[in-house]
Amino acid sequence: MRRYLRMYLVVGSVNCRESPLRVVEEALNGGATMIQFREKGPGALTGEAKLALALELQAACRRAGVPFIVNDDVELAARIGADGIHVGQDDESAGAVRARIGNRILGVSAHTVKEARTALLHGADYIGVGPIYPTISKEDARPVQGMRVIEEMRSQGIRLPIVGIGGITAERAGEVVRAGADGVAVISAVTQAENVRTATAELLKQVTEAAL
Ligand code: FQP
Ligand code: MG
Repeated sequence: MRRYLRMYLVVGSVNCRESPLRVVEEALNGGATMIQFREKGPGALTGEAKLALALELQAACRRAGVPFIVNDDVELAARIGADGIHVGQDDESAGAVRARIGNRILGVSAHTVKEARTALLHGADYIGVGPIYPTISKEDARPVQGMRVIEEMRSQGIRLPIVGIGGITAERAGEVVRAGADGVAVISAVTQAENVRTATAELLKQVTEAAL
């Protein structure tokens, strides 16, 4: 699990300046280790169009041998046979999702040590912790936590794989890993980059070097 979290791209059509398929393919070329389909926000696709895009991105991930995770939408994940699902504290309960998806990957958002412990009990494979820095990609984001929560989780004995999320750039990726994360999840640092492939590769490099 941990190596899939190194450079985890979270992406939906709303985040992309060019076609989401191109963005995902270029990120995979740059070494993205896992992809989350998060089709959310103003103008997000729904219904058949959302399904069609999910299938397109899933196929690209399959070609690259990289796990494809669906955010929030358990129905969609089940329908397409996604490799996993990510749920937050306001989504379908992690325990219920685990019961539905068998041994597929279950990611859960956690903001406190208590939420991390509960996620573990519910069978989470990893937790997403953030926002580490201010984010432009999520309107209902919680207050910025910085890296303190990750450090606290580790010092309190949380050994679950952790991915940091929220406003992370290549310059900031190393310190997130040194705080105890296994990797970084990003949206805009990759989707809004001038060059998606090299931006992804640079993030991966910073994480890998910090993990040594
Ligand atoms: N961490 C991660 C990742 N992915 C996410 N989507 C979230 C956290 C946030 O439900 P949630 O999950 O709080 O909000 P939303 O559904 O709007 O994304 F695993 F990638 F680190
Ligand atoms: Mg959610």
